[in-house]
Amino acid sequence: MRRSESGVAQTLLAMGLLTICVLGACQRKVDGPIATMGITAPTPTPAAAVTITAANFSFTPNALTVSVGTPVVFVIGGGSHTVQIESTGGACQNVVTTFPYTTTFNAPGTYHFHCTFHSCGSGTCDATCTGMTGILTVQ
Ligand SMILES: [Cu+2]
Repeated sequence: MRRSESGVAQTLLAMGLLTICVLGACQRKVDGPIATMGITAPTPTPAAAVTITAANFSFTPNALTVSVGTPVVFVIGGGSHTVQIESTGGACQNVVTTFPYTTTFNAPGTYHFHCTFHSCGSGTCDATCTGMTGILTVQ
């Protein structure tokens, strides 16, 4: 009696496994890129660049929000200026003296920037700077 029940259980288990294998074999496996099936992946739309103009002892705009990866272009509208940007973690990036200067921000956060001629000197990139400064929020 015990042996018979055990045999039935083993048979049911085997049938169950067989069913799973058969169903699994029915699933069509797709090899290769999706494009080979006539579907073309959409091309990501690059974010439009934003421009910050340095002139008249100020940046315009001096407070703005952009998405991660958006090109930010610093240009000189008049006078002689520099740009120094706070990098992630609060360290100062190199002073930029050649314009137009294009950069992108790949990490969300708040970035301060200033002109080393008309604000804090080189190496101070935080909210304590006054004068020709700006704040860029990246999200
Ligand atoms: Cu300046």
